[in-house]
Amino acid sequence: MAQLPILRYPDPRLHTVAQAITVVDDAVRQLADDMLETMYAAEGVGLAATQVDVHRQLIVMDTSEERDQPMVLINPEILWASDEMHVGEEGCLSVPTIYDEVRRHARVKVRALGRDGEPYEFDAEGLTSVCVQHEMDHLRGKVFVEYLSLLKRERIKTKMVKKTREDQARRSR
Ligand code: GNR
Ligand code: NI
Repeated sequence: MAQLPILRYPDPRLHTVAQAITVVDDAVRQLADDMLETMYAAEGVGLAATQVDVHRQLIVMDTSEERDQPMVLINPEILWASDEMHVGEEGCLSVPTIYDEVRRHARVKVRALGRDGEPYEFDAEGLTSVCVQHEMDHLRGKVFVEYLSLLKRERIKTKMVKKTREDQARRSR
C-alpha cells in the first residue's frame, strides 16, 4: 500500500482525458488500493486516477458515513440521468480550501467494472450521485471550478498558485 501525490489545480495534467482500461489485472487493483488509501488519508469522498497523474478510467469512492464502503469504478458510464437537477456545494482534493455550488443531475444510473473486473450497475442519489458526476468529469479532464465564472476561476488559480508555493516553502523548512 502507498499514498500517491495529488495534482493541484491549475496543473495542466488535470485536463488530460483518461483512456479506457482494457484488462483489470493486479496492477490495476494495486492502483485502486493505493488510490483508496490516498483518498481516506485525505478525507475525501472520491478520487479519480487523473488526480494522481494516471490517465486511465478508474475512480474510487466512499460516500458512507462510517467510511467503510469502498467502491471501485472502472470504465464508468452514465446509463441514465434524471432531468431533475440539484445544486450543491462541492470541493475537490485538487483544489483545496475552495468550495462552491455546482448544478448536477439529481439522480444517475451508473455501469462500471468492479475491482474483480466484473460489470455492475447502481442507482445513485445525493452525495453519491454528485460524487460520480464529479469524478467522471475528472476522467474527461474537467475540474469543478470550470463550472464557475471566469472571474472566480482566475481568483482560484491565483490563490492555488500562492498556496502551493507556501506549502512547498513550509515543506522545505
Ligand atoms: O472529497 C470530496 N468531496 C466532495 C464534496 C462535494 C462534491 C464532490 C466531492 S469529491 C471530493 C474529492 C475529490 O476531489 N474527488 O475528485
Ligand atoms: Ni475532485
